[in-house]
This record gives sequence, C-alpha cells and structure tokens, in this order.
Amino acid sequence: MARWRWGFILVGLLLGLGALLLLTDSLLRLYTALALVSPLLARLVLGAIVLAGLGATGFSIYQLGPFLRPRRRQRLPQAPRQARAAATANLEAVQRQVEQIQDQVARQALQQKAQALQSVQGDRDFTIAVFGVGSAGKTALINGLLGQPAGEVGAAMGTTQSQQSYPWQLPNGPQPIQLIDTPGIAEVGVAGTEREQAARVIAAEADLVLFVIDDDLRQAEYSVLQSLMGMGKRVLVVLNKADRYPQADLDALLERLRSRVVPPLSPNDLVAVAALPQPLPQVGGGWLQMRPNLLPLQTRLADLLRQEGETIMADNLLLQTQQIGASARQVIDHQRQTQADLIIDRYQWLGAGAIAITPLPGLDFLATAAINAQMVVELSQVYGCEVSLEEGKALALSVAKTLAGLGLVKGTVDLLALGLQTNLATVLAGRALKGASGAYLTRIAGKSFVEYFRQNQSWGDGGMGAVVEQQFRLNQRDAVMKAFIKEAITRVVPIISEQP
Ligand SMILES: Nc1nc2c(ncn2[C@@H]2O[C@H](COP(=O)(O)OP(=O)(O)OP(=O)(O)O)[C@@H](O)[C@H]2O)c(=O)[nH]1
Ligand SMILES: [Mg+2]
Repeated sequence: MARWRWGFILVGLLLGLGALLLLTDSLLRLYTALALVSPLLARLVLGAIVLAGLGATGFSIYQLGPFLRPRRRQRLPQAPRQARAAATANLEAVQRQVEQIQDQVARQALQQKAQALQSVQGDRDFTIAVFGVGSAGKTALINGLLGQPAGEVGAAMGTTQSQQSYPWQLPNGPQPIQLIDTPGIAEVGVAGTEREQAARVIAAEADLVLFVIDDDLRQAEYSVLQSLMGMGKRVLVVLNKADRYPQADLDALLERLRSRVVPPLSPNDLVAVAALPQPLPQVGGGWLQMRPNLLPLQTRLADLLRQEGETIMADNLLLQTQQIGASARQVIDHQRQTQADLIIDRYQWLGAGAIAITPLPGLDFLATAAINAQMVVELSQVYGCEVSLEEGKALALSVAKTLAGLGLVKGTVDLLALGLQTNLATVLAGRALKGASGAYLTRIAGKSFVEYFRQNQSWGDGGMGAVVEQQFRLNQRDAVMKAFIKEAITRVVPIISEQP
C-alpha cells in the first residue's frame, strides 16, 4: 500500500481516538446527571447510545473496506483472455504440426513465424496498416495523424515503394501504436504486383487495417477488401479527399459504400476525411484552401482502441496462428502426397508383370488381383491412420468390387487397348493389355485410398463409388494417359517378351 495511505490511516486513527475520549467523557457526564433522576433511565439511555455507536462503527468499516484493501491490477476483459488462451493452445498445436514437416526450408520458415508470434504475445504495440490503391492518400493520411511530414506524398502512383513504420500514440490513447505505410495496390507492371503482394502480407498481419479509398470502390479494391474481411481482419474504411465532394454527394457516396460491402459496413467503420485538401477554384475567381480534417478518423480510432483494442489484438494473434497452421497443413499434405505417389508408383508396376503372365478367370478378377493390401497399409501409415493388413485386404476387396460394379475395369481395358495398339504391334499389345490394366487399376485404387485417408478414413458424402469414379476421370486426362502408356510399354513388354 502507498505511504500516503498509511499516513492518512494514522492521522484518522489519532483523530478517532481523541473523538472517542471526548465522547466517553460526555457520556459519563450524561449518565451521572441522569442517574441522579433515575438509575434505570440512565442505564437504558447509555445502552442505546453504545449500541448505536457500535452499529455506526460496523457500517463505516463495511463501507470503507474496498478503499482499505489493496487494489487489484486491472484484469483483461473475458473475451480477449479467452482469445489469448485459444491462441496459445493453437500455437502449441501448430508448433507440433510444424515439426512433422520434412522439408527443412519450409519447416524453419514456419517455425520462425510461430516463434515470432510466441515472443510478441505479451507486450507489443498495436499495429495499424494503412492500405489501399496508389495515390489514395495513404501517406498524406499518416503524415496528418503524426502531425509531421514523415513520408513522401506525390500525385503519381507508386510514390511509396516499400513499407514504413511510424511509432504513434493517440492523444490520451490507451496504448502505443505502430502506423505502417504500405505501397499502393492494383498498380500495373511486375514491380507493382510485387509491391501489392508485400502490402497484402502487411495488411494480413496487422491488428487493424485502414483501407484508404478516394472514390467509390473499384473492382480491384472491392475484391481485396472482401478478402480481408473474409479472413476475419478488422478493417476501417477511410474515404479520403472528402474535400472534393459537395456534402450531398459525399453522403450519397458514403451510403453506397456502406451497402456495397457484404456484410454491410457498420456506419462506425466508414469515415470520411480530408488528409491534405487541395485548393479549389472559386466561381468569382481566386482559390479556396480548406483545412485538413482527420477528426472523424481520430475519434473513431480512439473509441475503437478503448473499447476493442485488447480484443482485436487477441483475435489477431489467433488469426495469425491459424494461418501458420493452415500453411503447415498445406506443406504436410503436399509431403504426404509425394510419399503416397511413390508408394502407388511402386505397387502399380510391382504386380503388373505377374498379372500379365497369370491366367485370370474373368475380367473383374483383374481388379481383385491387382490391388495390393500392403499398398493400402503403407498409404494409411503415410496419413497416420495405421490400418492393419486384414483391414487393408477388406478395403482392397471392396474397392475392387466397386471398380467392377461401376464398369471401370472394362472401361480401363478398352481405354488401354486403344492406347497400346497405337504404340505396339497388335499381338504384343494384346498380351501387354492385362498387365497394363492391372497397373492402371492399382493406380486408381491407390489414388482413391489417398482421398479416403486424407479425409480421416471417410469416403465423403458420395461414398466410395464417387471417389473411385472421380479418380478414374482425373487420370483419364490425355497427358496422364500418354505418360502411363509409355511407362507401361517399358515395364510390361520386357516381361511378356521373356514368356513363350
Ligand atoms: N484533394 C485532396 N487530395 C489529397 C488528399 N490527400 C492526399 N491528396 C493528394 O493525393 C495524392 C496522393 O497522395 P499520397 O499520400 O502520396 O498517396 P498514397 O496513397 O500514399 O500513394 P502511393 O504511395 O503512391 O501508394 C497527392 O497528390 C496528395 O496531394 C486530400 O485529402 N484531398
Ligand atoms: Mg504513399
């Protein structure tokens, strides 16, 4: 407790003690005077006064309690604390996920991002990205907020070439802020596209985006704004250069802007400002120079930071973590896909030779003979599903039946007969057909199992048939087919040539 508080309490106690002595003395006098008249009355009056005194003291202590107890540190409101907790839990899960990435470069890049997020979790500035098309007045706006010409302002697009960060604090604002100026979006040329990409990354990472426009939303602006809002980013739309519009036109434009965005912008999240008004020619000659007006934005920012600042920061942390998680999932998916392709490739040619030289009772047995249960087991391991050999056999059999039931075994044979005949002599093509078809069916089955394991051992809404049919269609594409037939010839023909 602060010293001055102890001082106050001590003085209060001394004064209280003095008052108590005076009171006791007065009570004794009163008692003595009353006792002369009636001792009973004197006791009753004294008792009543003592009781009232005790009651008043108890009530005072109860009322003063909160002031005497040490004040607790101000707690974060519930919502940000929950979002922070979710972000921390998410970050730990994401870090575990990132460790599974085999590609060193990708793993380190994501690990660094996750660590950077973890290190800034506690204490950091609120970041505001000032974002929008070239020449909308982003830098002029930042200069106006800072109250000094920090960045270069120019009529030509592309004046700001790279991001610039400026420390800033709103007057009486709750927390320190970093204002980030970004290059304009929707500029032409390769360099413009690269600058836009950099600007988008900054916007996606910032706590708040000031989306600066100077007119109705163009298509390019509209789609970027929608995608930022769609990803859950907190955005304020700032219509700059309001000095160029008569009031009625400005009101109509604001109304249109509000309703064009989906879901419609809250009236508070769209503000009109004039960061650097230009002189206007007057009817009777001369020029009118208006004063800059950033007050609507400053007021809105102050309210927003006070009411939602902590929540926005916590939500953004969660969003960033989710994005790292999504990138990690993408890399892992790609990694698994590559491993799975190698397995499928190995098994499709493993059985092809044997099938080519083994007599089979009927066409539909081709699929049953070709789909190897061990392949199913290995694919399941790639996706962390761990299917047993027995389960693998059952799965292989049901996919084989589905292929036959959908007429895809016959479809495969017809398809490959055509392809082989154009590349081989008729007799050789006829003898290679069975082996090549077996390999192709293994491939379709393998790709179907990949989908099944990717979806956590589920065939999805359309069931096994839909997945198998889709894989058959996807692999039928001309380029895939040509490459397959070429390989089939080099793999199967030498084996059948050795046979009498
Ligand atoms: N009429 C008017 N013009 C403005 C206002 N604010 C900025 N401008 C002008 O708009 C032009 C572009 O301003 P900048 O601040 O450089 O725009 P920017 O968005 O940073 O542009 P880039 O850095 O190229 O992306 C300049 O000529 C400014 O003078 C305003 O409030 N009213
Ligand atoms: Mg600029």
